[in-house]
Amino acid sequence: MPASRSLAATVARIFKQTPATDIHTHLFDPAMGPLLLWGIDELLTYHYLVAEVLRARTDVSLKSFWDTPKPAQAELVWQELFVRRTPVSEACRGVLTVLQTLGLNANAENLSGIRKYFAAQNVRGYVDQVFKLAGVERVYMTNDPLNPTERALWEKGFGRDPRFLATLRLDSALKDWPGSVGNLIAMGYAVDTSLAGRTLSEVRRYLADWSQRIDARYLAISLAPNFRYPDVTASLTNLIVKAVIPVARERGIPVALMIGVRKAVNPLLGDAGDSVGGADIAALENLARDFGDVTFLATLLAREDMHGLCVAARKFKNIIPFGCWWFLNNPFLVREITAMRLEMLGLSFVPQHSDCRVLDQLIYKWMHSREIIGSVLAAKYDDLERAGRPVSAADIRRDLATLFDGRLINQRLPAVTA
Ligand code: HDL
Ligand code: ZN
Repeated sequence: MPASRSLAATVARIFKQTPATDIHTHLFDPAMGPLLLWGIDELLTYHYLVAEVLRARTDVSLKSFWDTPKPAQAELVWQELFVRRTPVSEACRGVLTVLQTLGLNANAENLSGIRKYFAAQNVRGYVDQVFKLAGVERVYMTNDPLNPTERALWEKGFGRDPRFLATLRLDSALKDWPGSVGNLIAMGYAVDTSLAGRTLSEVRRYLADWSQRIDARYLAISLAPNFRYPDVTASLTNLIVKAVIPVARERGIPVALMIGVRKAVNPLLGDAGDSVGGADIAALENLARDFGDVTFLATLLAREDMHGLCVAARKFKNIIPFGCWWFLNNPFLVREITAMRLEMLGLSFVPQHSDCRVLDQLIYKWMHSREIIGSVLAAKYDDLERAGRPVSAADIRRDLATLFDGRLINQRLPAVTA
């Protein structure tokens, strides 16, 4: 049932004034140079739009698309998805929201005027402007020391922007074990393909060294649908249990598990080539039970797993569902998932993260999310008012801060007595 207009308006007003902490992005500190993507060419070549333009122009081969310089790729996307067709997809609408919010022409025949605007921006000032327009206070990066470009920046050192917090992403180091053994050895960690000997302690040293160096606020890994725990046969499960969790516990930081991605089902699409699969909710529950003093931030990729994740979080207070991840970050699913979580978990979850790869996307991902999440919350408040419990502006301010200031990343858990 939609909320009364005044309640909905009050929630929207207060939400607009509530700064958000964005707990998962692929953005980088502006001091990290070209790693931070921004501007119209990056916006239009976002991998979501690459997938969509190749569906619109089935005659364009993947090779010819990838061989095209990025500005020409962007122009093709603009012409095919925004001029010759109506840009109804969420990824298209997002670009329009960004342009409109920046005061640019979202109905332009070509990109020349828009390009002039971005050419006149400098990254530092633009970061301030985007954070302000998006109502975002800080973002968590996705950091990978096994990326040579990124590692060189950390080893050289740079002045940190406090709005860009680091997380240590473990996919390249652990997910395809023993595929990364050579890279870890090259970084000075005496690992070998089997997990016997010093390997596990050396992986722990890698995790501890780099968590310290970047001040990682959590350890994160994406997992395929076949992830199981317990599973003594799987190297990855053993690495998570015997290396990742001990280091997270030692450092008092959460472990973020992002489950249900099937990598490179269409490898020719690059970043756009991954697909979705289910998750074994029991694996998450078993981890939360066996490691009750560790916070597991959990986001799953399949719509049909959202309810099971809410049930698991009701069983274990150290499971914190977060965000409407990737293929779930569409209005009708954000609405459904947020209502489900409010009804089953109250305020003990993190409703959204942006997953931004391009700085400017913060504007649309948070504007669209505030619109939907705010309306779901207002409807819940309306239910309460009709049940005799008035909801004040102070209540709304408190609730939105609880949901969006990132406090659940640092929730305190009792030490587990042996
Ligand atoms: O693994 C992840 O963190 C995912 O978010 C991928 O980066 C994915 O390609 C993505 O950008 N989703 O929005
Ligand atoms: Zn991501």
